[in-house]
Amino acid sequence: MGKFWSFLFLLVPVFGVGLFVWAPFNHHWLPRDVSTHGHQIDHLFNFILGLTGVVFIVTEMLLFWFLWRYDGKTNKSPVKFTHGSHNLEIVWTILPAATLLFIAIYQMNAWADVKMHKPDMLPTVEVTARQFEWRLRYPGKDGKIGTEDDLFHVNELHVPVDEMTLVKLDSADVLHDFFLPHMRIKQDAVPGTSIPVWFKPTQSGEYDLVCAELCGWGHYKMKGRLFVESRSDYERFLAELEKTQTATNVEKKAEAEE
Ligand SMILES: [Cu+2]
Repeated sequence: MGKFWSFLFLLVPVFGVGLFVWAPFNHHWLPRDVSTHGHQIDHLFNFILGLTGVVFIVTEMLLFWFLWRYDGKTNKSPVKFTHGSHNLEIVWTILPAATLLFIAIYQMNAWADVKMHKPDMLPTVEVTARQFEWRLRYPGKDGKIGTEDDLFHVNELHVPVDEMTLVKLDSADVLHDFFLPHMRIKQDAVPGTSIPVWFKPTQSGEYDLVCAELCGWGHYKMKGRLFVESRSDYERFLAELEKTQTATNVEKKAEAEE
């Protein structure tokens, strides 16, 4: 029976590793990367996956070997108690610590590019997360957010392709998480503070914008769309937004005067 269990447990690493090898070839893997910095994130992801993968395979093989070798049926003599090994403990404490330190240093450039080297520009759009939608505010003709001519929109974030987008990220209520999987962007939105987020999309298209923080009962429906479009389409979108907004303002004014 012991041999049976050994083989059964061996299936875990075999299928586990098999799945990880099969998935990328069949596109069941990371979403397409369409940002300039995405490859750095993907590289880090794959690097850490490879590293932990090796450790996983080694420990699973050891587990299998112990199950196989020390099967109760074939080892009749009672096991001897061992007090453990100080040397081994020192090795398996220092090794992971050194590995973590190495990863911390290795990823510094990626972190700096994505989170520290903020582009020198005015925000393209202000994104305010609230239960359960994304409130968007674009600057009007003056290029500044927070003035009379600001343009408002909900859930459909439009940005120009091949241009740096700087988002001013806020939250109106609880913790949310601004997640653009295709841009490899994930940033918490924290109430009471504005956080800059930047990315440069390289391909036009329609992509996901979702909340990656469990923010309440309606978290599941807090999804928007990201439209990456040419400069002219982007300007057309803003012009259209301005037109409808002015029309509603005029209507409201007329109603108020009546
Ligand atoms: Cu949320």
